[in-house]
Amino acid sequence: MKKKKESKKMKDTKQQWFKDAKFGLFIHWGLYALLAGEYNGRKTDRIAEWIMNDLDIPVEEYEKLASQFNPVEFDAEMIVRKAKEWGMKYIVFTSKHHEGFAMWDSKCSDYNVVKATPYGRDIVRQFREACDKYDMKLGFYYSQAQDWHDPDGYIHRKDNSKKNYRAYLERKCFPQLRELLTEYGDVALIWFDTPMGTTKEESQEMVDLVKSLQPNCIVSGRIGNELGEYMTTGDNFIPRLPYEGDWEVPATLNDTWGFNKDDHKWKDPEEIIRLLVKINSRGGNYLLNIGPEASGHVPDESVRILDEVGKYVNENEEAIFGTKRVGIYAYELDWGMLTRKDHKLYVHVFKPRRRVELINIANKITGAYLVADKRELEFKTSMTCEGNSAIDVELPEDYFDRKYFSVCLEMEEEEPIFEPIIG
Ligand code: JFZ
Repeated sequence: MKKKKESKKMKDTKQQWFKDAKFGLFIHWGLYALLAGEYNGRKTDRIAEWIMNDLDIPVEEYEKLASQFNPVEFDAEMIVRKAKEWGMKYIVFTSKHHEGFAMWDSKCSDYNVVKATPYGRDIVRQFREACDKYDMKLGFYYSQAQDWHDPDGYIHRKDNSKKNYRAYLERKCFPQLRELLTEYGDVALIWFDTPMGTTKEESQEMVDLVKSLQPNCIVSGRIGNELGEYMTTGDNFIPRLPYEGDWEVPATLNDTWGFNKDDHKWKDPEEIIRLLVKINSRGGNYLLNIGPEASGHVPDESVRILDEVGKYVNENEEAIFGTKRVGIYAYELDWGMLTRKDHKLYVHVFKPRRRVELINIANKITGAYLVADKRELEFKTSMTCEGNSAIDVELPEDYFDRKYFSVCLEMEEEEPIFEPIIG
């Protein structure tokens, strides 16, 4: 077995917007949406955008899907406006997924949404324009190594030994990246994915290409070979501990990225809120996915969930955006979680309670308020009978039965002082 290399250093994008962003929208959309998890009566039991590979659909068959792609309900503005309403700070759109189909008017491959479909309109451009209108950062997912359409692109779990990867890189990958980075305005980031056999030199060429065209464009962790500017966790995997540097958790609302008509395993909004706060607390960004249907319609369930999540995010935005990684507190609270900024500790409360009680935090507290409406709260600091520091914040009566809100504790010190437990 090949020994895994340890990550050498903490990742730093140098981009303040990314450090502050905390919440973004991932959009997986391509020809796979037409199959929606089923091909010729066979269903995939894996993520829907992988159906071509998982069900061994021949290229000649799969590429015919393009002639059916006519998403008349697609509305980039609606999606971007919604993302804005949900409090998200950036969007990452699948410009080309492993299937190899370009969602823009690519000059170097006719296998694209403008030239190969009855729809004939550039999806990437529509996102660009909508993001400009709503002042939203836009990044592109680009599958750099896997390309199941190009004869020389890699295919996971298949024989790649006869491929001329270099030829693919020069014919498709590099020119397409160049198009995305020269014709579509400021690209916030390129979300590379599944590097597979890409060598360090090849990954470096990709990075150099990106940076030469747009120095501020961030390169995602999955460029491979330790060249990413931030760490991407496994999909839906959350670091157990606060994690240093810039990182992001890509995640789904159900169990697929691309649309699957049979996947109804939606997470509920409260679970999503807890995941967002947990990831923020540990120092990361949450990149949450929607997978539009082939018509362009965004599944109603996704919208319903995110509308609910958005209410929390907007009411508590002060306790989410621009927060910093919280160090290791002795306790895991069964009713809440902590986020912080300098001189402020935010207590997110997920279960109703009479008052907010914390122990083993030894700061000098100078004030307390409800984040949603800035209402000042009474508080007192003391010691438990065992000698642990204690903070009690009184909630107003109208909050006794409420859950999903946050309280700010103002601290004289910049950071929370977490004490060991005496007991
Ligand atoms: C990749 C893609 O293959 C998938 O279709 C989707 O786009 C997702 C966001 O990214 O899947 C991965 C890649 C890496 C890991 C897990 C799933 N990983 O490192 O654990």
